Amino acid sequence: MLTDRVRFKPLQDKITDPATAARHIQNGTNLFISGFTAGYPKLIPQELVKRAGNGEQFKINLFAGASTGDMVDGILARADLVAWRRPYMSDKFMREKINRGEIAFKDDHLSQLSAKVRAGEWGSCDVAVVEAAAITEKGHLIPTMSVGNTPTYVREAKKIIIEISGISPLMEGIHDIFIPENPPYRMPIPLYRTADRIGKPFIDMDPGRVVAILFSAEKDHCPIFMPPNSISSRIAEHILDFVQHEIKKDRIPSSLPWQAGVGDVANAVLSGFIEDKNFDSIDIYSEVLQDSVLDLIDLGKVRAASGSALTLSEKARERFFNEIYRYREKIVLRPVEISNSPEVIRRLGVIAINTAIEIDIYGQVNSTHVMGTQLMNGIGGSGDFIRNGALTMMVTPSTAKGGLVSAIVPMVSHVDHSEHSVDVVVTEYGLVDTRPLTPRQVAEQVIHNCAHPDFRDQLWDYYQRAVKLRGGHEPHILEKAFFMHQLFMEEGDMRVK
Ligand code: 0RQ
Repeated sequence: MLTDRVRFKPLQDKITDPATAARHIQNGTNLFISGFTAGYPKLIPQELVKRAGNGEQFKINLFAGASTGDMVDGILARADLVAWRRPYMSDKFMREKINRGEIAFKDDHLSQLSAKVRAGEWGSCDVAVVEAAAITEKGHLIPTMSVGNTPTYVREAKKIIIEISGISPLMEGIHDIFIPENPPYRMPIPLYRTADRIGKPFIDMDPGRVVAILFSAEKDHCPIFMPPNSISSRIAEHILDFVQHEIKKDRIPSSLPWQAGVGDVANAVLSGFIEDKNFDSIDIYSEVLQDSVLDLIDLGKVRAASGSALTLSEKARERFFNEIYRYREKIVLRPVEISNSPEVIRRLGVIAINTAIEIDIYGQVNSTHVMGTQLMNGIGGSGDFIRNGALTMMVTPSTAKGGLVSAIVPMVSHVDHSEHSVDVVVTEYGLVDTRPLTPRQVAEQVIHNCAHPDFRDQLWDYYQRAVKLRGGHEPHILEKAFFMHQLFMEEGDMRVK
């Protein structure tokens, strides 16, 4: 095990125990960790919680690639150890603390983070704690199930702690590590096809900065996605029919790669390809690759799948680990600044599908804040793809909270994506292609095609009054839009009670 995993001999004497390793982390440390839904460190967070349990008073600033698991965000939030957290997270306990103002949080587009860290915008990169499958003969790092921002964190950190995952296969040949130059005069990123490999299969690392190496047998705990249900399947059907129609009309080529955000609807869209005979060979240029990607590879329907992380259920992970030699031919994992690069997304012409909390009648989208105030998860990579895709879709079930709240609203209470970035709005009731429509036409069609029938009359009444009373290019009655939004939520709340 030791010689397989830590092949660079001079680093073998850095193997130690979590308590010794974690001493490098003190009050106020800026801690940069690997992890992007998967591939996060597991031992150091547990050790920090242990220290807090023994009465030590300290807080850290925690920077990851994106969301991690309960083993990082959950336990550190519960132990009250986090002063700052960036970027995207999806942990319930951390969310509550952020919303109470007890943890500082700032939401960033994921594609921009590494460059910001290299520019020193996030302060000094004190300690990087990264999960790895192995350290090569030359002292390079092989990551596990995600790349995220790890190449930059390892390059910038003053001290590096490595958690070698003994349960991960060696993972060699899956990753493609390329760090773009810093501006100004950055050269183009030379990625022209989804499958292109433009960098190295490992992360460059200065072994002199490695202060500790640990061995871990802990698993990733990835979110469990529901199999497609009637709502997510209907959304997927609308999308696949629409894209097929656009291809037939010669408005888009059939070879554009697909990105589907994380979650049940995304999984349903990709699962939709399984049955659909029209799509027999697709490219996926996304951020997170889920179980459905393995299913499609097994069916021979994927030419190439590129992402920054593999977020797999236990079962799918086992399948992947057992047959990594086969999946490696199709899957490539990249740093998030490449998987989400606006330059590359535009060049490839990605069809981007992301999920909203609410969408308004003119196509503005709220992906992050319930009632405009309560953070859900963060913008993640949705902005990277929605601002830059060739055909961009925002999807949502027409209602939330068991059908009590309309997800189509007069005016969103928080804007993450504007009408200028969103081409298509989709719910289980239908789809509106906003591209050839005026804002008024968009409003009329979104109300008729996408809103749930229970809420259509109210929305139509609002729109008609707005046209009559205020007119304009995008008619609104601001005070009423706000009131209606609240009414929708309160009616929902009352019905819940
Ligand atoms: O809250 O669990 O407390 O009930 O929001 O909603 O329906 O479980 O849906 O898991 O797909 O998440 C937008 C949050 C959707 C996610 C969002 C409440 C709802 C529930 C979750 P409860 P669901 P999902 C990057 C892709 C931004 C980042 C992104 C997200 C909770 O998709 O974080 O796109 N997106 N990353 O009850 C009140 C509404 C609501 C509402 C939902 N209208 N009003 N509450 N909720 N709608 C790109 C990649 O390539 C990966």
